[in-house]
Amino acid sequence: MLKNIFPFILVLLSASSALSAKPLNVLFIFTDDHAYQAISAYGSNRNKTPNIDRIAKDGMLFNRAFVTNSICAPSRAVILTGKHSHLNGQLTNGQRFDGEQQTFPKLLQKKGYQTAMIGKWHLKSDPTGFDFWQVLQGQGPYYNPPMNTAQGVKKITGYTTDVITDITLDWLKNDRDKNKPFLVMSQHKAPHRNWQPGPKYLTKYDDIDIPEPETLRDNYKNRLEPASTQAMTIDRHLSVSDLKIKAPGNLTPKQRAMWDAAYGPKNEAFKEANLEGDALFKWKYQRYVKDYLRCIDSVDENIGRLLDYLDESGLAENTVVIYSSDQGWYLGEHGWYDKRWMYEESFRTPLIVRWPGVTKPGSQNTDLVQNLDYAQTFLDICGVKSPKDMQGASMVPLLKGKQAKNWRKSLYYQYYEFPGAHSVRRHYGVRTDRYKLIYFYMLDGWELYDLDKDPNELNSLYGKPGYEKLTAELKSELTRLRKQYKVPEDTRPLTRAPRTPKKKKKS
Ligand SMILES: [Ca+2]
Repeated sequence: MLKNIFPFILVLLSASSALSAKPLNVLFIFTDDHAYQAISAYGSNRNKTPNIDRIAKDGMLFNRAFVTNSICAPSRAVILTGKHSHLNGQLTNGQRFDGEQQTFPKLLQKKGYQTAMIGKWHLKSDPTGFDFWQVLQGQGPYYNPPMNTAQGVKKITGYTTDVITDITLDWLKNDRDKNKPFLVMSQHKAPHRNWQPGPKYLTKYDDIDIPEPETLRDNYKNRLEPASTQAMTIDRHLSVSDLKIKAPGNLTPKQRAMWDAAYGPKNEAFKEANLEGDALFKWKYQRYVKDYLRCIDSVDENIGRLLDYLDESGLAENTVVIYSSDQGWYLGEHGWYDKRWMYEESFRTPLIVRWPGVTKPGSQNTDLVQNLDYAQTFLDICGVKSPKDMQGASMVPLLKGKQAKNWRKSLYYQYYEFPGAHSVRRHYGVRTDRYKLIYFYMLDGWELYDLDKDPNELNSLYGKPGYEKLTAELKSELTRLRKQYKVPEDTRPLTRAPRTPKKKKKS
């Protein structure tokens, strides 16, 4: 009897392994400058993101996901290559990405994946490694974006966040080869500066005050000079374009007329037109954060559209959905907007992964992961071996809920874009489970934080008695990491590169 059913069991086993070997699809939904503080799954007290939360509800949320270099184009290059900025060549936003180099989409393509890149690319050179691409030009506008394609420029009408989702859905439904597994990178401009909301959300939050973060009125004491000499304060550096109107203080008659035209003397807002001091500061914070959150509302709605389509089409069960952003963001913490620092709000980034049948629904992970790991993780999910020269690690064991052997105990970070927008000094550093050591190498100055005792990073402990041993250990770890990642000394000049003079017009 047993002899008779044995071949039958073998057939069943091979059938089930064939089923589980069916290649997975990857849907990577990516935003630009999305603070984890503005995601309800991360505990936001300022907004609700029901659709991003859907991914978290069925997936795994990473509480300690970081970037290697907190700025837009460099982060994208790290994700594509699985290599730190000094090896992929994209140290700053101003450089052109070398698209000839190895990237994970190219490796997936070689193994039979269909690949698509839709939305914000921001790397100057044309995308490579994609069967289909349609991307914003540079930063791209919030409305009516012209988009670059392999066939030339397309003019599109609509709100950019909706447009990017429309194109993604159209490619999934109509354009792809349905016999092949896919990788889609659906990448938004939102919520990047200057935070222009979509038509549906223009007046959302009009009637409420958004809570302020604890460190909104930071005085930058007990730290080195860079924290106070940057140019990213809500108080002093938001422009008329950011606020969409001249801030209502010290108005000239012409500016007063602008307010009159925008709101009219009967409107409450008009009465606030001559604010001063903290009242003016509060006004700017509310104005800034509300537009930012309105941009997130459109992102969240559009993520819902993608998730609904996966459900309706039956693709959901075989598609790994990843939500992330190119870095974190200051939503008023330390009095700032923007990113760039190794301080937590911009060093961290949201990362949520839903892998049906693998990620435990509603689970959270606290391992130190980095955008450096995305390439190898995606390759591993798709059953493709990672090349040895990639510098991250596959997060697949973490996604399976396993204790990963030899997972990293410290992170390396380096920021290069100085002189540059917002005047954040170049720095590198190491973060462990509890401590962070930052080296502002242009100034030869160090900061040390105990993240357990001082999670807001307001008091540098560097040079204080009792921290000598810890400091020495962290410095030694930093040296080890720089060696491991093959980081060269930064010998670039500290002045801006000379601009190419414009050609004289022929008279
Ligand atoms: Ca960004």
